[in-house]
Amino acid sequence: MGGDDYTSNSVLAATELYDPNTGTWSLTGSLNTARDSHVAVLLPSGQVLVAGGLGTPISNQPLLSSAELYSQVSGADLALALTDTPDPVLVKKTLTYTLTVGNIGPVAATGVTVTDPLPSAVTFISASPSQGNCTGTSTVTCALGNLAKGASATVTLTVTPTTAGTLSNSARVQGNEPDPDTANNTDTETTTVTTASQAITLSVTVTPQGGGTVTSNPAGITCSGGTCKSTYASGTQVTLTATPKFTWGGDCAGTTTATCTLTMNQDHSVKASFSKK
Ligand SMILES: [Ca+2]
Ligand SMILES: [Ca+2]
Repeated sequence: MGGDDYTSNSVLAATELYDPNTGTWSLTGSLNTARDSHVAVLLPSGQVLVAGGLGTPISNQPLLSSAELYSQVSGADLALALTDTPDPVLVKKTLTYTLTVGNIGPVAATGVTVTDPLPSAVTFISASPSQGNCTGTSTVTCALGNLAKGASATVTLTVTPTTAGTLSNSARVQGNEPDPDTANNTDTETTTVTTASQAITLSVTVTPQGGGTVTSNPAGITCSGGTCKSTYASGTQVTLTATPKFTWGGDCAGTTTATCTLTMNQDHSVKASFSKK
């Protein structure tokens, strides 16, 4: 564990295990503090007491006064997160999946591979990894290479849904090293797909009558009481503005500003309650 690296003029925190059966060294969990010429004592608990030594740079090494208890751990815990945008999405419009792979450690991961068997109801457009390369169009396989402890990489996948309904996409990641927790190696994302011909209605209810006004951009809603309705093309972003003092409800519930923006991929129903004059 630890030692000097003359190439980088620094001391090391890296720790390796030697396997006499194969004659090979493999990385295991690192020291918290990089050091060389330190004391290392195996305790009855199995932990190693590591104390003192010399720090970085090796050309002018400071004496270290710190100590740490080292527990040998191994493996690379890879984790995958899958997200989609937009959701809902219209048929034949671009749906983007983002796959983020992280290495929780403790050791560096090699041969990191992401596999995403795409849902049958999508057409593959592109796969763009932040490192490495991707192949395949029905099952996308991305060879991302190495990931240091704490590092992450992303794959941006674009597809177009072919039919309305609900898409479910699952992807997984694996590396060459043992993974101490495989539960976080897979993730699933569902997406609602709608058709452009479906009527998209925005309904705004204002109470009390004459208490205030809600207007929309794009135009369509000018409501000072009762329930007002307007239809919009799918995917339109509609911003509602209420004047004066008001409380939002329905699909704008929780909004505390004077404006509320909705994406018209589904029917929306909004309530605006104004304080009495
Ligand atoms: Ca894992
Ligand atoms: Ca989703």
